[in-house]
Amino acid sequence: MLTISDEVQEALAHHRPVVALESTVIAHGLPYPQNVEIALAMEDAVRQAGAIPATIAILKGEMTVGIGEKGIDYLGSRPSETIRKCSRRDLPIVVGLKADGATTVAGTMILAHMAGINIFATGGIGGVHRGHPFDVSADLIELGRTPVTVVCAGAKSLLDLPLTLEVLETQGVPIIGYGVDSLPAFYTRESGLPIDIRLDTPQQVASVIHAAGQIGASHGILVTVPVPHEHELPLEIAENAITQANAEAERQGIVGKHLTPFLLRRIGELTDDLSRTANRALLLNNATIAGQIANELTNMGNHMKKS
Ligand code: PSU
Ligand code: MN
Repeated sequence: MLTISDEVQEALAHHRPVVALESTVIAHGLPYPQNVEIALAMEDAVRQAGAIPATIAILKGEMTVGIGEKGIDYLGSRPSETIRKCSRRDLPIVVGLKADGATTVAGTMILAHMAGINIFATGGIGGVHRGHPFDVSADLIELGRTPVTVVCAGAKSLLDLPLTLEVLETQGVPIIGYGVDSLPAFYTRESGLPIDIRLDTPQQVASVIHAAGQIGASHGILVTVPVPHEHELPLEIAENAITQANAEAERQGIVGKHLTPFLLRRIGELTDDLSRTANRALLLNNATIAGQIANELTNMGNHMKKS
């Protein structure tokens, strides 16, 4: 049922490193044309790190792994209302109706796993919304049930980060801080909230992922990477924008799957260039680090096979 690009198929067949990339961030997370530019730059960053990028989406009902430049341009430039934001529950709807869908972290994990890709890079994952403890992103549940490693910059502090960590703990998801001692909060490098372990090299992270495979773990792993120093947003600017955006959403009655895209758009507008450059920097950084980890992982796998 999957359409896998020739390049990705070839890489997987030869056990070369492949990194999956999501598409909700393209269709619903960033404005055109920056979304297309950043998505292509992420693919480039994965290549520079020695791995093959596989951006994932559903195009006219076809679940596609490796949508390429054409697919990225298509998803990025069309009005976002015409592209369904696809989490787990949306997949049968877009496939059955032959519609277009951009995959969230959860949706991308499912399709990456189906294709045999075990690592994926993005910006921020979904979480538990502030003031709405029952609005729990399906991303957290997916991390508990699909064995894919997600490399991200943590989650935006527009979410309730302490509750988000509680759900991840319940779901059995290890949280690695990459070169950091507390959970990164997207625009800010540290939230002060606890992680499970700090690791400083791609080799160390690969060892943990490799061990999860050996153990037969059925859950995912979260690798949280802080935004590069020079692009960190001052805490006050980020917090003010988040508070205002949350209040506007509350007033306008925005709920469910529309809440995250609304908040992302408003925070982008309120913080202007600062958040945009931070967003771009952390997305590219995460793509690079995921590529490095993927490389280490295939070295381990290939080494094991030889011995
Ligand atoms: N957070 C971000 N940027 C994003 C998203 C979240 O900082 O683009 C997107 C991701 O695709 C994530 C989804 O999987 O939003 C979560 O949406 P929800 O809260 O409806 O599960
Ligand atoms: Mn949500």
